[in-house]
Amino acid sequence: MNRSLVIIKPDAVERGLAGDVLGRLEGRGFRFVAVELRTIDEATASRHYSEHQGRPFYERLLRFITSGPSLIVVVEGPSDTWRIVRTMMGPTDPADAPPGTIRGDLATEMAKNVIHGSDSAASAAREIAIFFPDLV
Ligand code: FUP
Repeated sequence: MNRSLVIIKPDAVERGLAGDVLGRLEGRGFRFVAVELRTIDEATASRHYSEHQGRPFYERLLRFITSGPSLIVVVEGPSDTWRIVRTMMGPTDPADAPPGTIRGDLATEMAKNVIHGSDSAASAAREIAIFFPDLV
């Protein structure tokens, strides 16, 4: 799997940061296979975040991710593309994210942490199939 799913989340789109994040990905050398501005519906969001069902933050997470347009992106590069993207993102909690990472530069709050990136090759395949079934 040399592709990964990236979601530039509603907070980032609303703040006008989509171009910055896309530019970082492009500058790193990834190709864009798909880029779509889309407000994620609840059914899709609950499939995507199924692993978090029942967690205390789940309802809020679903409300947030469906709250406005996201930029849904499939990037392509070397075989460990998902891992390179994760390194660029920084840790889930922006308070832990070093400067230079996307979250470390652009976010302060865990609940509004700008970007999602698949966390394994298997997740990348699963998530791309959820958002872009025609690509598979
Ligand atoms: P990540 O893979 O870094 O996006 O993080 P997770 O899959 O663990 O979490 C998905 C999203 O849930 C995070 F982006 C933010 C949110 N979250 C919370 O709001 N609180 C938590 O304690 C954990 C995650």
